[in-house]
Amino acid sequence: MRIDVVSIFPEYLEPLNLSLVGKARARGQLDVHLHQLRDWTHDVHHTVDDSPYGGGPGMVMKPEPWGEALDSVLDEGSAALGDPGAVPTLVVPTPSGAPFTQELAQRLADRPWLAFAPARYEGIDRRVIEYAAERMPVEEVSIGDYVLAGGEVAVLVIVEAVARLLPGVLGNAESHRDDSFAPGAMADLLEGPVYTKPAEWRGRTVPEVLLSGNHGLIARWRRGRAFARTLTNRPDLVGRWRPEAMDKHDRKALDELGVTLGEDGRFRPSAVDVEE
Ligand code: JCQ
Repeated sequence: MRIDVVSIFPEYLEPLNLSLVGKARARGQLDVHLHQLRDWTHDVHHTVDDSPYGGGPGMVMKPEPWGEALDSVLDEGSAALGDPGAVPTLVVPTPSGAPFTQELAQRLADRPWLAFAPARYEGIDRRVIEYAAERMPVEEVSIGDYVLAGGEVAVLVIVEAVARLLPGVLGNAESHRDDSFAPGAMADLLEGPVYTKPAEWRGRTVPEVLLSGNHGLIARWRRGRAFARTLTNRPDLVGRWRPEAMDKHDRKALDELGVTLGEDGRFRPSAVDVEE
């Protein structure tokens, strides 16, 4: 996969040299190109921002440098890929975007070429997004309901989530669950707690069931902890649980957690507080 990032702080993206993503680059599985947006300015001050039309606080990123940057990325990338018709999927991190989910990470991982446009200030002049969308697929993506000082950290988040899905990037030890085996499982059920050696640490023991060797019992216990944690931390996910996906053990565990099946055939939390 090829990735282009255009930013006024390309140094902010140096963590892409490290760890999993850095190794994927070193192995040639990921071809990352960082670009300085100011390289496409023509004034002495290399200006990339201006005041907003209509008034209001802050500054807006000017369209001209972004237009030239995107044209250049398109030309350079398509030449490098040896396909004059190739275009990247342009990802624009913004609090106003569609939520970044594992499903979107997987869709992006299926693309051969991504380009990122992280904004600073109050965002990018809207006409840049419109211009880009006439030439390539554009995804405006939010990594969460908060406001960052700029989109660069969101790019790091998205690239890491995508890179680990590329074929051969994860080693055997850290290999992810086969999501095709349990489609949607991760989308609606949080993972429960995990433990490693020693069996006792600072007076705290590992739950006995995990030492039992009874794999059926362990799987059932883990599922119960996953239900409890989802209920506590993400009660909004409970309504997505499918009754037909629950066996008699699940139903008993849910009942004990105060989860009931509503008239509409959906589960709902009824207990207010659930201990992990
Ligand atoms: C991304 N959650 C928060 C901030 C405007 C493109 O316009 C803007 C971009 C940003 C940077 O991104 C975020 C963000 N997901 O703050 C304001």
